[in-house]
Amino acid sequence: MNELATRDVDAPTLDVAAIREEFPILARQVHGRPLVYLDNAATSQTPRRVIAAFDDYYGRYNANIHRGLHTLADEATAAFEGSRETVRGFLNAADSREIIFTRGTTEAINLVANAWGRANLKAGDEVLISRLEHHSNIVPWQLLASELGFVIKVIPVDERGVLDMAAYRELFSERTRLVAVNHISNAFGTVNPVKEMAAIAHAQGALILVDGAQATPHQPVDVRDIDADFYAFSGHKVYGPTGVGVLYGRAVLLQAMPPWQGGGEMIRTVSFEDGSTFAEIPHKFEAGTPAIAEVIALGEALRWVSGVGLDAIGAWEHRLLVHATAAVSRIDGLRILGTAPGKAGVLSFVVDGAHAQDIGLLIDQLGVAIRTGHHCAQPLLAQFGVDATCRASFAAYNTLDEIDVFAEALTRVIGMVR
Ligand code: C6P
Repeated sequence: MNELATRDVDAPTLDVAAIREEFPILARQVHGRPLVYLDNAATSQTPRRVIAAFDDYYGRYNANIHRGLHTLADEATAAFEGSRETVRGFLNAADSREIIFTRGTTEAINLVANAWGRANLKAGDEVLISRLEHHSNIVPWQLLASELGFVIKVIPVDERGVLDMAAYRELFSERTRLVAVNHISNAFGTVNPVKEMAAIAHAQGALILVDGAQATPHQPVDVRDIDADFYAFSGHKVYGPTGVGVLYGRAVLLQAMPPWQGGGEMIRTVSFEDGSTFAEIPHKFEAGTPAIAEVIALGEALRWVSGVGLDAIGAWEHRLLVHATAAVSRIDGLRILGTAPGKAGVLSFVVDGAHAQDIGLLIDQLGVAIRTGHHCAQPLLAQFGVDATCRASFAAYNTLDEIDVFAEALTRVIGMVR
């Protein structure tokens, strides 16, 4: 608690009531009670102007991009490429050609594994990943390692869910080629020192891929300040739509990488006699018709979140976390997993004598949405001797009153299952 309370909360405050007005879904009832949505790390809700972007696109200028010469195609292309520029600004990337649209974080990481990894990793090389990783930053590397024979080494975490930085330094060898680590852990909320990790990786001649799925909704991200080589995130966790995400890659790296998926859009020429040549970045990595409306709506979401201010959002979520931590700590037999200093708005816990799944199902009956399960972080949970936790995760529109409703509902539900 004390460590939690030390985080800077001087950032400007949010007008949460006004923010809530922008999210139509927050007005709905679940099982006859007002929805209390605390599953934001799984997916965040969507403000009206992001929903409106779909209506506008399909109602006014639905057309395929980059190929047509007609007005609708021009408008759609301009909006799509406008989103790329918005993402560039959002991440403070140097060049919009460094922004590749994917289906999400998972596809972005698979792109790096399959395009960069296949071209640059070989038997005996080493890739460092952390025990805090989501499966989407583990399994692509395992799949590739089983084919290419490189070695995956795991950065350990301590009992708070904090990466062991001394062990991290020790893991490097002259065969280390890549560090793949999340910026914020989805299961525990740990904020990893990715800037420091990047500096260490670079000093050792390795690259760093940062999974930013849980960071982009909660704090400003500057890929140049971090000095990330690759940075991935998903639209649906940052008030945007599903089906779209981003891979940022340093231009020189992307230019040197072979394409991953082949098809339309990513080629320059195709010939049966001479084979194919490929488009410049970013198009080389965007085969086929992309999720046009989703990309445009993502741009709208990022403009929305930047307008509200990520410093203010992070500070507000911290208040919610402190309040929630105090409230649930009063519950007998409840153990919080993930107690890293300065952690983000994620509260993971287990309760003696009550299975997480039962808690999740029953608390839903009281209108409260939390996530229960392994959170796609099985290696992390295994270290803590559990196969599931309950997880409440916060967003800009959550209120202190909602936290109180959650804590009361939780107390009631635990009384029922014990
Ligand atoms: N975490 C959660 O409830 P996709 O599915 O590609 O949009 O994001 C995958 C992903 C990658 N990295 C991190 C750190 C994540 O948190 C997630 C998604 C959700 O925690 C679903 S398991």
